[in-house]
Amino acid sequence: MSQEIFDKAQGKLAEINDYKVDNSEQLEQFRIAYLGSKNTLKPMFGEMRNIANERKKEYGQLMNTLKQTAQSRFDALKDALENKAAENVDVPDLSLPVNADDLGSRHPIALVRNQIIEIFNRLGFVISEGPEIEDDWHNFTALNFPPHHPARDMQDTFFITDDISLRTHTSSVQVRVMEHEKPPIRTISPGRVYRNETISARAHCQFHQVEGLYVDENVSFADLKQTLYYFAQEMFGANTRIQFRPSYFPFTEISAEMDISCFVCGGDGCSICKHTGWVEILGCGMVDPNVLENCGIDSEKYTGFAFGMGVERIAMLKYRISDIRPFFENDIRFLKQFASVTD
Ligand code: 2NL
Repeated sequence: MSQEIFDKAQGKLAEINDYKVDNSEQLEQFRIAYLGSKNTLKPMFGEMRNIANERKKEYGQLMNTLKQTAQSRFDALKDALENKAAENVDVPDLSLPVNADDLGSRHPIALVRNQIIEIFNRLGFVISEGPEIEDDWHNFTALNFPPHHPARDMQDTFFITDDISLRTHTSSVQVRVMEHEKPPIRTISPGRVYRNETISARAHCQFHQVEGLYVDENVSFADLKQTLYYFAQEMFGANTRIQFRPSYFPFTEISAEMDISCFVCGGDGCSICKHTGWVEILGCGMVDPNVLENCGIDSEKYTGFAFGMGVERIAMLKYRISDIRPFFENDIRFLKQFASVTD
């Protein structure tokens, strides 16, 4: 009889030692079964009276072991469950490489514009800016455009009213400078301009210009040539040569277009220079005396030179881009290619 009770208690001990739980409900069932107020060990303590006297001490020790094992097993199972829960928490993997954000970059037009400005800054030219919506006087009349010049036509210019249009060049800014300041004037006017053009690979209804103006006593065409020669060498390299061809603008007399020796083939002839060895980069001339007078400057005392260049055109040459449209589309795949250009 005693042995049966011993065997039952031993079986219980094995049961407790082998007990496994997967979740907190199962842990609670363990607690109720072995540690709760109606636990299954209690009736076994009652069996003491059925044990032969000489084995009572042994049974008492076994029951103590059972009770202690139940408690320590419960503690161990609880610890294991808590550790498992902690492992399942979504801890970030600190060994992964940093997911770097893309860095922004300057727009190619801003890059080239800044380079041009910097070169003329070194010669003492200061930046002037003005409105993109301009009146007829500053955009056309003061600049000596005759009344029926084609640029005054709806076909070529975006008009807002008869008198107001989007500026077609930044010369309008320089008219304002001449109206307000006395010579010597050395100014550079970067900015966006608008022309009523059909958009194609070669032309756009908006583009960017940098215009320059120098007015003082005794300013000559030789000064213009030397200034633009310096610009060409700084912008395109020390081996760059220049040539001038006669041209016409309403606001300059005499007028010229300036070419640089091809910076790709050095003048031998290639597809960039269309096998001429020369690439046109700007228009220039001596400020027409009428323009000086229109702006309140004495043309007997003062002379001036002026020039204007298209920033897109120079950027296209420099970066070998054959289409003007991507400059205005903000396609990140286009813009990203200039990320390494820092100035
Ligand atoms: C071109 C040619 C030019 C000027 C701009 C100018 C400004 C004043 C007076 C006289 Cl206030 N001239 N600017 C002179 C010659 C040419 O630009 O091809 N631009 C893209």
